[in-house]
Amino acid sequence: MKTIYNSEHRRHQAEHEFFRGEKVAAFEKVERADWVLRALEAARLGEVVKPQRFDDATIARIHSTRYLDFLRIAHQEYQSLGGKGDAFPSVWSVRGMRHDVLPTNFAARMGLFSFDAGTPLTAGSWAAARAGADCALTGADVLTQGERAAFVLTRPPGHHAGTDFFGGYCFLNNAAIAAQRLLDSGCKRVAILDVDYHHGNGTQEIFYARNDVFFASIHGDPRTEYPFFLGHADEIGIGDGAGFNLNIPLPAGASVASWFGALRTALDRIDGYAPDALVVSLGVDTFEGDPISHFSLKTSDYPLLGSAIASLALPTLFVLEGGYAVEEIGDNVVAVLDGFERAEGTAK
Ligand code: Q9C
Ligand code: ZN
Repeated sequence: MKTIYNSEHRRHQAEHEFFRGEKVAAFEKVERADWVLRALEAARLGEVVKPQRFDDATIARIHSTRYLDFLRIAHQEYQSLGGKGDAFPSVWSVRGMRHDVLPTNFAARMGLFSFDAGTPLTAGSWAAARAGADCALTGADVLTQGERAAFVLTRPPGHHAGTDFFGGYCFLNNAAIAAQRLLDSGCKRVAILDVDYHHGNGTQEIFYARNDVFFASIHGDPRTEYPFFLGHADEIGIGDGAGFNLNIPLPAGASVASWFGALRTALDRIDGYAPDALVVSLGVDTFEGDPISHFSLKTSDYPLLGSAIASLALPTLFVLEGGYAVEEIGDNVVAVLDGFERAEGTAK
């Protein structure tokens, strides 16, 4: 299968993040993409192509105008105020405070448009995220042109970014943007399967009241795991979207067998939805060696994820999300994609 990749991701290079009062090296780093690219090439998985350039139309159907307007110029504005290095939010609009009035103050807008202080906004974050969205849009078009599958190799990741907020290392929701592009290109229904360790709160929020996208996520229980405030099993959608959201939280430390049991449940629900295409938010932070996550999949387990996804027999777009065991991320991603390709021929 084709991989869509652009080296612009390098422009998002965080200096550090905070952990228990200390500045630590950022987990979401440039080398992640390098390791994936190397593993793809070693496995001869297929051509690596550059994205097409797109205007902001599809992105603006997913993210609010005021959020995009902010992100585009945020770091420049921070610098012009004398801000040094990466920008972090420090104040948030919580329950009982207003979200409708756009503050003039920069720190206030940083807080309005974010939900954590763990996502460094760098000088190149917008350029990198925007190039990533082009990769996602190109990937969607590769499916529309008739390919069975494609892989969108992007960073920063996307699934924690919502209509008008960044967080969880994410700025633009690549999987959501790709799903919207597929719908705008003729799909009636699109399913998103999120297998990242963390709940895809941004994707859920974006599609929560819609029935043209079914969202299914398997993740660490938000009672103990990031992003903490969303991802419970009783979140099933609202209004037109009621019944079109599926969360399968598993306790930190859950076994590989229970993870694949959850996958079966998610795939059966997706099959019942009868989508025209599938977008996979492919995080491999479910890996046993991941430094910030607590599931225990081994590299040798990932082909089974790929083949199980292939059994749906759908046009499938894989979009990279998390995975922080840097030296293993490439092998783990390739194992999923390779498992998918090998199973393709034998799919139902
Ligand atoms: N000290 C994704 O996997 N907090 N995002 C980690 C570690 C944020 C993960 C804290 C984790 C976000 C796309
Ligand atoms: Zn994750």
